[in-house]
Amino acid sequence: MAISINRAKLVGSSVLASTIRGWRGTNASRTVQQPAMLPELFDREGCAHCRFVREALTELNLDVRIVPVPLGGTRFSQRLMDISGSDQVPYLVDPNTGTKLGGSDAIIQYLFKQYSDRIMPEQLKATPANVIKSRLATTVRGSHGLDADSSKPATQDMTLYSFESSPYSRPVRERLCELEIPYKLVNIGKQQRADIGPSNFRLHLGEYKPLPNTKRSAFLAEHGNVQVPYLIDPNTGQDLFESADILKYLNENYKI
Ligand SMILES: N[C@@H](CCC(=O)N[C@@H](CS)C(=O)NCC(=O)O)C(=O)O
Repeated sequence: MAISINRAKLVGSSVLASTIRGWRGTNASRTVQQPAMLPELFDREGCAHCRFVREALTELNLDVRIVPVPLGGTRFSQRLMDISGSDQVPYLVDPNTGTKLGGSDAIIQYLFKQYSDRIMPEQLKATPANVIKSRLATTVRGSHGLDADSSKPATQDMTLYSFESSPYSRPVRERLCELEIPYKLVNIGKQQRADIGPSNFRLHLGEYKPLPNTKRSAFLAEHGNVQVPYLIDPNTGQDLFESADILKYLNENYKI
C-alpha cells in the first residue's frame, strides 16, 4: 500500500510539473538534423533554465550527451569550470561547430538556428513568468534532481530514451543527475497524433504506426512497442523498461 501511494505521488507530481510547463518538450519536429557528433549539455535536472534547454532539445528532436552537474557534485564540476570559467548550468559544448555557450536563451537560440533554421519559441525564453513556472515544476517534484547523492562512477555512458515532459522519464533523469551519471539522451517526442498516449492505451485506434524512418519507427522495430523511459547500461549489459525498475536498478548498482 505504502509503495502504491509513493508511486502515485511520484507520477502525480511529475504530471503536475509537466502541466505547469504547459507540456512543452512533448512534441518533436518531424525532420531532424542530428549532427555527426553528440553535443554535450552540462545540466542539472531540477534547474529552471536547464529545463528550457531540454524542452528545446525534445522539440528539435535532437540527442545530446548529458553531463550532470548537481549542486554539491564533484565528478564533472571541475571540467565545467575549466571549459566555461564558471560553475553555471546550462552550458552547451557543440563539437560540430566549435560552439561553447552558457545561458538558456543563448543556447536555445543557437540550437534553433543551427538545427532547424527557426527562431526560438517565446515559451522557452527565460522570462520571469517562465522561470517561476519552471522553478515551481521543480518544487512540486520535491526538488529532486538538484542535489548530488553519493555514487559509484559509471565507466561507460548509459543511454536513456526519453522526452522532456514524460512524467515517467523525469524521475529517472532526476536520479541520474543526483548520482552524477552521464548519459546519451535520446529524445523521442511525439511527432503525430497517433503517438499520443501511453504505449498500451494510445488515443489513436488501430495498429500503432510511427512515422517511417524515425527514431520511433526504429525503436518499434527493435522492441515491438514504443515506451519511455528505456535505459541501456553498457557497464552491466542491462537494458530496462519501467521507471520503478530503473530507479531500483540505479540505486542498487550506483548509489553508495
Ligand atoms: N509503467 C511505465 C509507463 C511508461 C509510460 O507510460 N511512458 C509513456 C510516456 S510518459 C510512453 O512511453 N508513451 C508512449 C509514447 O510516448 O509513445 C513506466 O513506469 O515506465
